[in-house]
Amino acid sequence: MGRERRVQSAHECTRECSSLRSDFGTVATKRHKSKMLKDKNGIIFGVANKRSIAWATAQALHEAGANLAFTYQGDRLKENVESLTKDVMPDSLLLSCDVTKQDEVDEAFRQVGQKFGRLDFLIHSIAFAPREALGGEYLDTTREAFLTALEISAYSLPQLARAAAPLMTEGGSIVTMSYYGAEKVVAGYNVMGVAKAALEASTRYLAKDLGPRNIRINAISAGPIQTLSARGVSDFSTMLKHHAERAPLGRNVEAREVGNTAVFLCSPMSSGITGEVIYVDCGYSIMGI
Ligand code: 0WD
Repeated sequence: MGRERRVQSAHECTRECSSLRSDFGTVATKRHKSKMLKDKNGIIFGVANKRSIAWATAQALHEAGANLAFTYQGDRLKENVESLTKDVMPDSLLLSCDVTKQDEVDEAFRQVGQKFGRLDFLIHSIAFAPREALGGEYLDTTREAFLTALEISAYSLPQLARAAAPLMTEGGSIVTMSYYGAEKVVAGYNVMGVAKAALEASTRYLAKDLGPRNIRINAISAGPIQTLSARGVSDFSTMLKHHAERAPLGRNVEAREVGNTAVFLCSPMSSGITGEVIYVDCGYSIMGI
């Protein structure tokens, strides 16, 4: 009870900006009233379907007033991105971009430069590892699986940052998505954990290189979320259950909450933050035994 009363007063005083946790129990996705990213231009990598973390992030960025471009990996996902954006973000630039094809990356940024002139932020929400490498023993990881996972899930960050930086003429913000498996062993996550460790280290080294250009780069380490990619991780449902039981907030994180943290990291509100890994996992990562 007492807690509820305190929540109500907090809610009243911030009516303008949506607090997602109306009763700290359920997520209420009230529209962002504050357009803190008005006239800001951004590109989003990693929308596969409506469950994608990148899509929840795009919705939050759009509500904060940003102009968005989307990339999709091949025709397989083109329809998904088209159907997701056609009503709510009809003017969005949609670009085919498989990060393993450098010419597609170059063409995507050429078109973004043409459309926007200036880029203010980039969302890197892509990862891939062959399904057979996401289970069993990491010891058995093949050279091919290792190289594929590191190329798509880690190398693509400096690759895209290098392409974006020249367009970030007024500084900018780059946000990538990581997971706790980068820091601690998560059974079955295997080579993706190693790729995420490389991604987080890349975030720090890139922060040093990009800082003088006033370009910030940070990683969001999200708790487990049921998405297309997550299906590839063996025993994912156990991971979800374990997280919800042990996390201080007693639940799993929502993709929209990751999206809101990305809005913060793309906005001037986070102007002093770069090279960081920010956990959005309902507190799971602070727990010991
Ligand atoms: O529990 C989760 N879902 C978590 C995901 C917890 C913590 C972090 N993450 C990370 C993922 O590792 C990834 O970096 O968030 C990011 C987004 O993952 P997601 O939203 O879970 O997954 P999904 O919706 O599947 O988006 C990943 C997309 C791919 O979808 P596919 O069809 O492969 O499942 O990454 C894209 C692709 O659209 N992608 C590529 N894009 C360009 N070029 C490529 C590529 N070569 N490969 C994959």
